[in-house]
Amino acid sequence: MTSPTILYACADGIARVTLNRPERLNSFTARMHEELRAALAAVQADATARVLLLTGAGRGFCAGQDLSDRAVAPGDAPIDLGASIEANYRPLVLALRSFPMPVVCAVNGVAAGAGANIALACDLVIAAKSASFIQAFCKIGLIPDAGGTYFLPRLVGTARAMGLALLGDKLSAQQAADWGLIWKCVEDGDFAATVEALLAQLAQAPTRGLVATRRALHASSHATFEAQLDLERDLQRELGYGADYREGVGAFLAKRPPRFTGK
Ligand code: T3D
Repeated sequence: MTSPTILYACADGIARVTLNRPERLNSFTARMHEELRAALAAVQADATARVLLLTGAGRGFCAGQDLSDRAVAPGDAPIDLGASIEANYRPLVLALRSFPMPVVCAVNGVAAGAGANIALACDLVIAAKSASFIQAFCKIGLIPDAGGTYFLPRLVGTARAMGLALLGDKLSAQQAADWGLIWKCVEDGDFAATVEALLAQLAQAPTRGLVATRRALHASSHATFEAQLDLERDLQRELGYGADYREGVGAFLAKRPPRFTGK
């Protein structure tokens, strides 16, 4: 019996998904992709889940594709990497970007290749000070995938995106935060407690409102101003009919803490 490549648990509204191949820095095999898909489906089916945590076991977050999962040496038969992207990485980042609850990525260590860009697909990326981000693709003749060419220029601008992607240098968590690539970098000793506090806050938050907010922010990167105003109107209309809006206003007027249900 081999150990699971993905660990999953849900309690107190917090769904925790951990990449679990620490001896290979949690790099992705075909099996790990399959088990991650199953875990994400389980979170979506769990009516009690209000926030998703994605993190890694051991000293790394994720080193992208496991380069030893199939034969790619000179002389081996060519591989269709497009098929691998289509079957695995594309659906994964699409799922994370539209997940029905906020997604926190706790980058506990190095995030390289697709591992770095999977982190960037999440809503809030919080990294330990000792973590780092590496667009390792250029070292093996590939382009940044898993959304990298989309996220990087939007988050840090074309000049920095170009440097990261063409040179593949290690970017420290602190520099990543300073550049606006991620939400926050925290001292290693404070990392676990800071992540827990964030998860506890989001597990009590008005989930639908947060998901709609993410949708509007994502749309703004390609929408006209008028289209964005239309979207804000439509989303606000939907949320205004929801229980959490009534609860939020009622709690404010009664001067008590709100008890959101995520509805
Ligand atoms: O292929 C497709 O389907 C297309 C999609 C591609 C997406 C991609 O992600 S392509 C990019 C793949 N990733 C990389 O190129 C990163 C490779 N890894 C590294 O460059 C380094 O490991 C790190 C910079 C991430 C960390 O370096 P370091 O010195 O902290 O650790 P290490 O000693 O290199 O790694 C520890 C172990 O993990 C080591 O095994 P060992 O020697 O102890 O038995 C190493 O081989 C293994 N490991 C790390 N990354 C991978 C890996 N094994 C397989 N694949 C990896 N990606």
